[in-house]
Amino acid sequence: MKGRFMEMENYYQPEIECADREQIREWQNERLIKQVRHVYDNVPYYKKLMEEKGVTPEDITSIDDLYKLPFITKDDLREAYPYGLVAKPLADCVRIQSTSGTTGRRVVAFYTQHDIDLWEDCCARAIVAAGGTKEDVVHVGYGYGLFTGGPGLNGGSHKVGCLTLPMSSGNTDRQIQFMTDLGSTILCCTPSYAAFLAESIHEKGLQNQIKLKAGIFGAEAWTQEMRNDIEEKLGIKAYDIYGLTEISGPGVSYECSAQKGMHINEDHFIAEIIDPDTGEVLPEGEKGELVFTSITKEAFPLLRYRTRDICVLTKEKCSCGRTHVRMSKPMGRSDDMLIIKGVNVFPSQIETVLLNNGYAANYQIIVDRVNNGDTIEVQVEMTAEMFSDSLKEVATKEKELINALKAMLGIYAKVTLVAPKTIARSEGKAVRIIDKRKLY
Ligand code: DLL
Repeated sequence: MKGRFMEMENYYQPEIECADREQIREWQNERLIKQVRHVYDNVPYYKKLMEEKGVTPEDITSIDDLYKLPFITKDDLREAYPYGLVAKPLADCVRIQSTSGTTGRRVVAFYTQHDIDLWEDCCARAIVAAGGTKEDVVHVGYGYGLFTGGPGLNGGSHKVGCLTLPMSSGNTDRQIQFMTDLGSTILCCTPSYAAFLAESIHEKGLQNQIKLKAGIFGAEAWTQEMRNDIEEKLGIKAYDIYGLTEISGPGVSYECSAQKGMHINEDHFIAEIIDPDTGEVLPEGEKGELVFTSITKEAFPLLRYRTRDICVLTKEKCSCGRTHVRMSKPMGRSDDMLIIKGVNVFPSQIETVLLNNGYAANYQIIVDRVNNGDTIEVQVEMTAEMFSDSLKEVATKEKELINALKAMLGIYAKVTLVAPKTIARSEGKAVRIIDKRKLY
């Protein structure tokens, strides 16, 4: 631990983050064996799942045996709601957080003080990787409360020693006033809210009065095109951060200065990629569903949790020196993927087309079923510069977008251009898809 305290000045932990792969494997082996025993002995739900698969803790002797363990899914978490997966006495737990799900039972996650400490450590690493030091003013515009975004980044910011502004989301005028008055240097919020803040700052002509240098944006899918747009509008470097409540919250992985994928904190989480249909483990570099095993969590440890996020892992050396495996930007959740007339469509593909054609990320996708056939409509806001009263001009622009979307998706999507400021802005996770087929 000596190294860690020597480096505490900015909370960078090279002896962990840049450890050699053999060392990482050793940590994972040791922690996995301990964790499997912990859940087997303390969570009857897990014991039953393992018995059903004919696995005992003795069968797990290294990470090579991980595949023997059963998966756990969101359905299990709902079934075991609220206390069925807690592995510590409630007297030892100090916090509950919850997912933002709006349908079905919510998923609740539990934390001991030690769990909170490690989670905040992960968020501190993300802030440092984005260039944060104790000289920074960290503006936390993620929601506080049950959502993990606000509390996670808040705790990480404290650990780095930054001056922390717990703004939460919403009240955009106040956000901008504090940002300018207090000189926020690092903005943490969802990318869609960052885009909204950037738009509002420009409208007020305040771009020269903000001191932001970096943003740490996550909690929802966003494209490279959206990153370019936010970086340009705010004059910052925009870093991605990933996480999920079930596994702790933000900071499961984060981008470094190379901005080439997010380093997964492998001293706490083992990542696998599986074929979402067969459950088979895929080799490094192949695209599939991300699965996590939390090896240091005490209160709510999950083994082989299926995230539904689709991405690719790489262990290739990163120019930043960190050795932890990197995950690509999730290409959307497997349950976000739309199947239109039998064709797989990811909202991120649509966003890429819109931004490449000069539009901002203010859009909505409406899917319906008419005469037994799927239909898709993309409503897109025109920017103030392209706004026109001429129906002919609008029709030409719509046609251009229809062609560009057809080239990307391979199917026809109706395009409706709407006036600037008519699509509701998001202060948290943006809701871009309205799938009316689910209502029938
Ligand atoms: O969104 C935790 C978080 C807060 C992450 C703040 C980053 C920043 P949940 O509400 O449980 O937790 O949602 C988790 O959001 O399975 C992904 O589908 C999606 N997600 C999270 N980060 C990213 C990202 C928080 N960087 C779900 N890119 C995950 C794409 C993301 N999707």
